[in-house]
Amino acid sequence: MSDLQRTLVLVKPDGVRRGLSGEVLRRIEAKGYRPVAARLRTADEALLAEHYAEHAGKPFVGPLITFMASGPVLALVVEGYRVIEGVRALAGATDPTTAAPGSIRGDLAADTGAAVIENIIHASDSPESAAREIALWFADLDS
Ligand code: D4T
Repeated sequence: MSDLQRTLVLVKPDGVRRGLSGEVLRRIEAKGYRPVAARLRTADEALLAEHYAEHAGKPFVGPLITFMASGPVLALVVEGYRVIEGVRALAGATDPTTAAPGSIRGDLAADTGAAVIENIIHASDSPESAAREIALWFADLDS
């Protein structure tokens, strides 16, 4: 039997700017997952440096943080059985050019030629990341 899980989802600034927040949420809800918290905010660089701590020192992290701070993101906590794996599957591969059609990135994003990959959605990749990221973005959320 699988456990009820929570995951952190971000609709990134490209998704919010393009008016795709509703479409991303629609797909998550249509799949059967339940949003339990939502917040629209422009993240500061300190929060983003912590969020992307695993990528510290990589060449794309500077442009990535600049991009992620460039406008509001819709942060969601989403609940469901095996939801961490499930939302990663809905999101598709990191590279939107090769992400499978049917996935959020495969259907809704393309290479923009920018220094950073703009791929609409972030979703936690493990229970440990989910716990860390939910605490970071929703410090005030009751568990
Ligand atoms: P996130 O973390 O946003 O859900 O994306 P992924 O789990 O699919 O991908 P990731 O952690 O490897 O990368 C985080 C973030 O950085 C951008 N990126 C990544 C980039 O701009 N250039 C790169 O070479 C890589 C590997 C895209 C997603």
